[in-house]
Amino acid sequence: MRRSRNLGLLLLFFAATLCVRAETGSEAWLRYAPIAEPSRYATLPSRILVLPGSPADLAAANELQRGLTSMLGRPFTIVHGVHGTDAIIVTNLASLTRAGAAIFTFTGDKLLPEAFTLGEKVEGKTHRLIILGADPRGELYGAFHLLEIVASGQPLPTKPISDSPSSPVRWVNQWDNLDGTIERGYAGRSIFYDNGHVRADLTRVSGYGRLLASVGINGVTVNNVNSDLRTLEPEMIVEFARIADQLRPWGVRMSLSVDLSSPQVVGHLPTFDPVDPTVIAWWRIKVDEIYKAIPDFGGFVIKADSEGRVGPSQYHRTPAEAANAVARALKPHGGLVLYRGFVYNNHLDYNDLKADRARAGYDNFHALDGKFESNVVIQVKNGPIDFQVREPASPLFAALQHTSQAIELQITQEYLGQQRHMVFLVPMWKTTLDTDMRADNRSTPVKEIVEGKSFHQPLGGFVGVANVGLDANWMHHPMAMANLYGFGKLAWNPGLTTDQILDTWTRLTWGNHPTVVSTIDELQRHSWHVYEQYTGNLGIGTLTNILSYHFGPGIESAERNGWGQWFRADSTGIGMDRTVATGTGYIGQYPPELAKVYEDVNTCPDDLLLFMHHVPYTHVLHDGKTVVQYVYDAHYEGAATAQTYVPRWQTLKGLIDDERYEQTLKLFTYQAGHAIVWRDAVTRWFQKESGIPDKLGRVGNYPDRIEAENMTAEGYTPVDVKPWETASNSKAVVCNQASGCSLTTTLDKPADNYNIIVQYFDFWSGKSRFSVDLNGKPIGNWIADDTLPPVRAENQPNGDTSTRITFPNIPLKPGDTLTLHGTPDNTEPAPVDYVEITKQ
Ligand code: GCW
Repeated sequence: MRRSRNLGLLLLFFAATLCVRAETGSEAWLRYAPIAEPSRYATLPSRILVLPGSPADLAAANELQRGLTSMLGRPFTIVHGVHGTDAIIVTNLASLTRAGAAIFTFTGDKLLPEAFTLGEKVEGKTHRLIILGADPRGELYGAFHLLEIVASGQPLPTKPISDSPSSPVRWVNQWDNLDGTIERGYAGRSIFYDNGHVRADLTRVSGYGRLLASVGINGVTVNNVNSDLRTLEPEMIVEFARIADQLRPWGVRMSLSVDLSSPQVVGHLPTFDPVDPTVIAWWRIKVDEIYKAIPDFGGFVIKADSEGRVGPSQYHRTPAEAANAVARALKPHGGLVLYRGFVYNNHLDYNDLKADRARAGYDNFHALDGKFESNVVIQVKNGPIDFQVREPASPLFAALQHTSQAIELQITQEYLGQQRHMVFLVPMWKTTLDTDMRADNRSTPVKEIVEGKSFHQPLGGFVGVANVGLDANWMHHPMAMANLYGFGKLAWNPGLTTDQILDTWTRLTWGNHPTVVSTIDELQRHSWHVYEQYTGNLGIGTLTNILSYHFGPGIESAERNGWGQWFRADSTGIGMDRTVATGTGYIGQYPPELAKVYEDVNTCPDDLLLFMHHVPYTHVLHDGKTVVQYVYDAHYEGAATAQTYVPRWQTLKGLIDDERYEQTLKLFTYQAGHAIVWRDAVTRWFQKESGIPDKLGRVGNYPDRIEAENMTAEGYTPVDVKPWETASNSKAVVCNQASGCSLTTTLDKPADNYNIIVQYFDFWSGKSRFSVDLNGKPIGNWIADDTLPPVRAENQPNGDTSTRITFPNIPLKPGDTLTLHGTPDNTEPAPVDYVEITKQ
């Protein structure tokens, strides 16, 4: 008996040490994986000393215990009180003062709000590592900083280091609806709500608070800016208070998006006119009610007069009058109003050559500069349109010099591949943050404006639209978490470089193995540029279907409607003329020095050319290429780079855990296929529109393809695909007989090994079955069961649903017969675009 039990224990021990632990990604960058050389941190005392103080003391101490024990493989214990032994002491100025005893001499009284200082103190034989926060938040940030040092293998600081955040507002917004869906959320349902209520189990919310605190984020707006009209009902406030309770220990304040009509809808007043005394009183009473339930409530985000939301314009009042009415109610409690600058008319007249959506932010707000209460922050999207793959910085940043501003960045990849494509956004955000607006002819980069430095504003900062969901790994694509991490790091310090942020994220998320680190860094680093190459070049915008899910290509959807995302293409040229001289005058909204650069087609940077100018397709860029040839080349280059993601990723097999390896592999495989859908759609569209062929003859010429409609069909019938550019030859075949259909072709490739690729369409509405035979022998079969969120209601063959499968390394010879069988399911008719036979 005894022997077998020992053997069992021994086996268990081996299993535990040999296995790479299974990972779901739920720990994100806080995995605390055992590190290779724990002896490097041998001087770290094993006791964590907590002085009697705030709940944050304990949260910080617990986190240190959890992280250090796991990473260093030795026990760390928490001790309370004032001891004279070796210890890591984690505390804040208030707790220190309360504890009274001068247990160490370490001046922290000059610390800025939310700052921390961290350093070693050796006195005689006593060795201490001290983490001192200016306040409970600073203390938490200091603890997470120490953990990051150890996890990423950096040496412990030899001298005390201090750090403080760039700006006070470092918030994320969640566009969660009370029914549990998330607008533009791509990682499952809401962690906050289900079925009209706050969830019973809020474990994920506390986990989210921890992740946010670890990168210095101090606020979450927990409901959609398209706010539910029930939000301010008394019973909802009680429910929201439960969310705030989960976030509080992490120093994260909860805030709410509210609809300006609430006084009328919730309060049953006859009006919501912001200057009406009954409305003003209603806001005051409502805000008092909220602070009773949520004493550290952060404030309100307001979307008004925008995309169907009501606003002050209904009463001929200004955004300032509306924001101030609400802000005055919040002020005594220390709450803020983040009033969104995203106010525009979505019924513009396409035929009016002076109409321009990009002008709207400036036109609506610049005259109000200085008219806002001191606790109002204008929340301005990075660009003047809407989170496109490339936009200039919004001119509003330079126009508001007496008003606090926050930059709104979109972490969720609405127009940028929806967490099915890898797109690392930090380089894009830095491009905007580093743009020098040259206000008053001096250096005023956007980052310093939103930090409140350029124009000496008291508030300001960073808001990221995060939209994490219930997916175990929060954002669906393991690589997308670098964007949430990077947002927090940039909000803390916008001066950090892309490489600093990326490299640390990679190490924390995937480990310190040199091959792993260099491969993942390299994959992520250029991924924005690659995505831009195969979606929308030269500042034209993401050429997605803007009337649908903003996912796949749908080029002309942007034109000839009221939304104003136009690029005004015709047979001779393309681009929005936004010049002062001949166009919409938008460029004149920038300070003169910058306006001058953009106004002249010769000095305007190429990557913003079509945003600022209308030019012929033959216009020559700075690199000597014509616009149209550049578009062709960029799409081919970008799509080709996307094909390399899979083989580069495959070099990491065995070096990281299988779960995340397989998950990422699947996404990269998908991206490779979808990049080709994008490439073909955009290049064919440009060729047709301009009438100018690709110099290299690639566009519209696919010698390795066999169009489904040209194969011998049994049961399959051809259909026209809309928009035409989203299927090869603009056609697909569909099967409308329940028993299934088939397509057959005779191959004429020289004898060799090939990839057999099937490009088909996968809808949400069904799980069609497919199989491929060669000379009657099966090669493979699959089920079209992808449930990509973008195509939920889009049960059509198009650029959203087009996808592919590849069977590699198949020996072929001339005269082989290839047959594809498809069996429809529900309303999905097993649609096929083409088969492609490529060389290994
Ligand atoms: O980009 C658009 C999105 C909307 C969003 C809106 C906004 C929440 O497509 O889904 O609404 O921007 O930012 O208000």
